[in-house]
Amino acid sequence: MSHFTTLGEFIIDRQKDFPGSSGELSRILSAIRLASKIVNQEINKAGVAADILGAAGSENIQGEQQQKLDVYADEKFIKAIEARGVVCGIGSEENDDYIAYESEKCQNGKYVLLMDPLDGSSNIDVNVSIGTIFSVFKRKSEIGTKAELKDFLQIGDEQVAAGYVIYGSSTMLVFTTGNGVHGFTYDPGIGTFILSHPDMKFPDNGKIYSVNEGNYNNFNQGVRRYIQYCQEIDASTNRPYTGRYIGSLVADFHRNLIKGGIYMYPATNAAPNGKLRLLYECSPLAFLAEQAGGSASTGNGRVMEVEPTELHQRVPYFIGSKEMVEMAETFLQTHKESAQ
Ligand code: P6P
Repeated sequence: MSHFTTLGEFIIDRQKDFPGSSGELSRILSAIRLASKIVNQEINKAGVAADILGAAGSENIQGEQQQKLDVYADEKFIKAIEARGVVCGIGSEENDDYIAYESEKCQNGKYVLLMDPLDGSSNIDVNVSIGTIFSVFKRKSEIGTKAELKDFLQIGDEQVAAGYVIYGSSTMLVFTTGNGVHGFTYDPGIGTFILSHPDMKFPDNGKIYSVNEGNYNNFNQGVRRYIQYCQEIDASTNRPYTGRYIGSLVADFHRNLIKGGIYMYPATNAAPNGKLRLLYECSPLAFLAEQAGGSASTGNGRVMEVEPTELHQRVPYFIGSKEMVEMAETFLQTHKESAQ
């Protein structure tokens, strides 16, 4: 058997890449690895025996129907991260407020974590790929105290790590600590993640655009013109592009990262800031995108420069191949000026 690199070996080999960490960041990643294996197992048996399908009968702060697996995944990640004692608090899509761990061990932690424990969970019952998204910051509050809101409200450029787990035809963990983007595929036979996609790069351009075109009439003129641009016939620029929209951000992002493409969740009349959440969806994937040579924009600038004001705030979102995001921004700016 040819030698392969496990996630654990990779973390040890790359320990020097983790800024100012004496092993804590590695322990956060290994906690995410453990929790993702537990969640993966439950997702894969989310069928007859598990009684884990369907709605949990509760809503999250977004007013979204929580699925049983949403709540299950949230609990597993919170417990796995707490057990490592290097994170003092967690902000999660599934919890109205952030969680400040009570134990002394955790309050001595140098980091905070933000996560969407199971993004796209409305797809669980129809067997479509879903994902976990996470973001890690160094805390701003004093070590040895409880986590504070300011620990979580940090701009994307301050992230020390970010990544996602995609529970698809295979389960993958893709992350960055600011030194490139690396993908690991889970091998259930040996129960470990194997380095399968070292140094992932966004193709500079692509032929795939991902957007919910059901919202077309609610988009502003600039977004509508860009979608028309994607659909025009022009062989010299590989158009028309292909429309691919799974309804699961991690799945659309992952496919576009490998093949090239742009994912958009623009503002609509009903949702003037779009739908996606800055801190635990847009910002971590923006970190990955830029580390992979791609771009992530709100339409008015880099996602990684948005100053957060609240835990669950939303931003309009354009992310993917650099040249495609730039073209979308051009249409948005041109039509914004003409609308003024
Ligand atoms: P819509 C899932 O709820 C999610 O947050 C993303 O994973 C997905 O891309 C988007 O929302 C789908 O939203 O409004 O197109 O159904």
